[in-house]
Amino acid sequence: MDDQIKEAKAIINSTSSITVLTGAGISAESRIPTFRGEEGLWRKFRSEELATQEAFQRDPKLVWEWYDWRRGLVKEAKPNPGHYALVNLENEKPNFTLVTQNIDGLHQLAGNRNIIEMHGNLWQIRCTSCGIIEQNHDVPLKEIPPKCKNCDSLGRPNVVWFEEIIPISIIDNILIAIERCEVMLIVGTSGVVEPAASMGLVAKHTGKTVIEVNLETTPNSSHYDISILGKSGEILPMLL
Ligand code: BV8
Ligand code: ZN
Repeated sequence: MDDQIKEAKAIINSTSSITVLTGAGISAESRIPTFRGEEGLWRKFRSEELATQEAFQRDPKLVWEWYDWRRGLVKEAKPNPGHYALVNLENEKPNFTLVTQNIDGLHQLAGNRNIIEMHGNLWQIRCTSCGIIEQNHDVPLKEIPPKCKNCDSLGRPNVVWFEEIIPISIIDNILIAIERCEVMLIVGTSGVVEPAASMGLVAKHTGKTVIEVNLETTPNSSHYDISILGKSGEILPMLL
């Protein structure tokens, strides 16, 4: 086991309080395309072009067809060893919070419990008029775009799009989880999307030990205590 992994393992073993932040990379080995990887393209569109209010207002049907496609992929996806390693970690640590940027619900499926979904959830439809949120697991969706069951208005994915605000209660809970932890583990994120990308820096700024596991170096890697390059499905089971 290389020195970095040994050191990271010792740090994680020594703490009772850990906060984890995950991104699309942790679901890559569950065959879900990452947000920015080349496989993340759909038809000729990039994710950033479709995950916006503007795209939805312009063409709700197209944006819903993209989400319908993603729901189909996620429905077939299974948690991978990286997801299960985080379940073991939660079972071992008295103080554990899992913050995820992912909307695929695989952490819940794997068995984690204390989860903060900072970008929403693929399986929820929010009414654009009365605001009610419906759990909907139809694959494919029965109608595109889906309508609100309550008032028949247009439904939208209950996710946070680019240039949309993440509810302050969510940000508060994430900052509390960072404040309360001794160690922060950041897995499978390119560290470009704010405010998620700054969470590791907040942890460093408040004296926490930050460990990153990612396939490639990220803009924040040099600020972290340990940055391990590799697949989360292989590294996390060695670490946790
Ligand atoms: C906000 C939900 C305030 C939807 C997502 C200019 C103008 C306007 C705004 C901005 C601007 N500049 C910056 C901003 C803010 C903007 C932003 O950060 N833009 C970026 C692109 C520059 N952020 C926002 O708009 C946020 N809101 O700031 O509000 C505001 C309000 C108005 C105006 C300004 C500001 C809201 C951001 C939330 C967007 N919603 N998702 C959906 O999913 O459909 S973000 C989306 O990106 C996903 O959630 C995804 O998880 C997330 C982050 O991406 P990653 O998870 O990191 O995935 P990525 O593909 O990038 O990387 C995967 C990594 O894994 C790679 O590094 C890869 O190497 C690695 N990997 C691959 N395989 C593996 C692996 N690692 C380990 N093992 C493997 N096997
Ligand atoms: Zn409604």
